Amino acid sequence: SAMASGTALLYDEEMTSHKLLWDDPACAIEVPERLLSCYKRLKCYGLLERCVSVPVREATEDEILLIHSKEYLEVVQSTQFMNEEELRKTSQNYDCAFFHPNSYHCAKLAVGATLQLVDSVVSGRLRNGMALVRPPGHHSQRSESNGFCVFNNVAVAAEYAKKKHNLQRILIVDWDIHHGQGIQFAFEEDPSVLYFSWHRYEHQEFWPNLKESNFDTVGKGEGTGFNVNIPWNKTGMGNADYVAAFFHVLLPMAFEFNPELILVSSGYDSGIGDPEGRMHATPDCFSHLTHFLMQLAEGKLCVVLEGGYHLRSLSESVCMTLKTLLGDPVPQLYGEMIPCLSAIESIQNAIAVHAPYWKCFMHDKVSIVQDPSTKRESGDVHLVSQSGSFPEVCADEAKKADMFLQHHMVELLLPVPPLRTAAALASHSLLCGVQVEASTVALEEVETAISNSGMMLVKEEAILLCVGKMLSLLTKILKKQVRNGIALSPAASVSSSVAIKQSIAIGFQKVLCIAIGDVDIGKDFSDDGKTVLLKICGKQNSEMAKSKYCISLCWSEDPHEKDSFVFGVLRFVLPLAYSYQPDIIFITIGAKCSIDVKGISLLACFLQGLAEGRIFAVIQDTEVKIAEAMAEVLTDIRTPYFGSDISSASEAVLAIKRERDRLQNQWKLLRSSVN
Ligand code: Q9C
Ligand code: ZN
Repeated sequence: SAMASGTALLYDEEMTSHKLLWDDPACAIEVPERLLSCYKRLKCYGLLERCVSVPVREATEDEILLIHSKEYLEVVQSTQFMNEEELRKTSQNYDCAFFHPNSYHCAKLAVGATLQLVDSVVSGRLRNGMALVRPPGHHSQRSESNGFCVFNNVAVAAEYAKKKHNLQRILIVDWDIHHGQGIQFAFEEDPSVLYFSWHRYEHQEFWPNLKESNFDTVGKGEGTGFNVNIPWNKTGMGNADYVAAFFHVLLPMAFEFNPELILVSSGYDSGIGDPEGRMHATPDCFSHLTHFLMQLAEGKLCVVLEGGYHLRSLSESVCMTLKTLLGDPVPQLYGEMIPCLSAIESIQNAIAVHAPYWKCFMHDKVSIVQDPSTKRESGDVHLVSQSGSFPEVCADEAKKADMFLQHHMVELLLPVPPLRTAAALASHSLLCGVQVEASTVALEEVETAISNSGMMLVKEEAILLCVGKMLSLLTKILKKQVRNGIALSPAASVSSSVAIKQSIAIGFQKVLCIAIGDVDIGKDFSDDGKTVLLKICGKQNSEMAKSKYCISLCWSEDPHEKDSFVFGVLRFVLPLAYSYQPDIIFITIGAKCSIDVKGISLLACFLQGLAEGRIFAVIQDTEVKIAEAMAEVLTDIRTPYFGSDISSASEAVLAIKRERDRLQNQWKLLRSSVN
């Protein structure tokens, strides 16, 4: 079936009418300007008109009752007719909540918008989308308002998707910096909803100070293993910590779970400058997180706003998320890719407690870093990190983030190359949907490039012609006239060797080459850091020199253990590639490729998140099936389909474990445990 296209945007200015009417420093940050500033920024970047505007509606009482009690619904309904004094009284019955006469209406719109988004995406009318809503939802519980949340928008949507659309597996990713305890409580015993949340925790000192937010809460009854908490015990977590949690915990579980739909509880208080989160993730990080999730559930991704209180950080991050949903190239991830020790501990703990329930962690054999029972009890809470203690520090941090973002966003909003994919083909071949590159390079020039690259001189005209086309295409990729390229070559090894050398010569700084199958390159690659070669083949390649820059991975798929390569991609190739941060990537495919077409597609999909999407696939011309799949993946937003019979093949997984151990001190994102 044809894949859906189009990105939904749900927004209604009406949701700005809910506001705090009295003085309450704990609630003062959840302001209507949060929505207005997002909307303004989207307009300013020209993103609004690229989305499909889906009308917002009120949720019905029955829909709200999917998650909430009748008594609580009646309380919220009664606030419509209250005066300020009564509103204040009602609000005080809850932890960090406020009601306004319009709150009930807005809360119904927030749920309704989320349900409209789910309908658009699940029905296949649109590919994905985002709902900009207030009040937020993930703290709200069956019979209580909490943490600015009135109704639990995402929890209602998950239950609705199960009931109305008959879905069996829904993944909820909560990247807000607070624990969405409301969602956790709603689905604790439900194996059809996998809930993942990371959150500022600081050994239970941070709000909402629950023992149940720790990593050892994994769900109960039938739902055991379907609740995943990554508590951050330090502030200052950043891009590397977040992507490490995705590579080593969330994504392996998500592929094994095989969701039909993903809902994101999308709070941006996990971003830089936020007074609540005090974390450091930059707006581009949310592009990457979004891009990762787009590779699952056939791309059915519904992003729903939760928190986010630094207006500039919030609105820029919302824009980056939406741009990615629209299929724009993903910008380079900012900063050094080194996760901190505290983050690795949290990641290790999550793996340790979930290993009994998930095949993907079968070989990890890690233990818990600290015994969770040594943490303080619920009654015994330190109030140091709660609001009001250091407003000046916050204001200063907020200003610094403002200045940083002002400069940073200029670099992020790169022009999109006018052409997405071009192909260098031998004269007789054709590739569906790809613009064919004509050679603009003279044959003598090609011969010079070949001899400069140290390769034996080639005489066959077909090869020379193909290399010529590749070289002219390479220049266009450098100049940002074309995003990515594909070459079907009669000699994949020679062609890619020449192209890699030429890349450095024309100005690329860091080239990553992933070579799969019968490919022979890299004999005289220097260890100057300008190239990293990863060779993946069916049998152990002993004669290959091993270094930080030259890596060989033995991966042959056991026919009894299907689709295991996905774990190799998530826990080895991506951490390596993200640690290196290349500015162009070659994927060279020779004959006798030990990875099947689906695995190659998955790899190429994920790698488009790096190097601003500059991928050059060089494929031996006999591998037609792979070439066609590669063309599909490079020309459009495609999600390769993975079944649920994913396994982690013992031999291959043990091989990556060994290579991870060898390389994790050099390529730091490979690390997922402290011991
Ligand atoms: N003195 C969301 O981000 N702060 N809610 C508590 C206690 C409450 C956050 C401070 C933060 C609620 C949706
Ligand atoms: Zn939050």
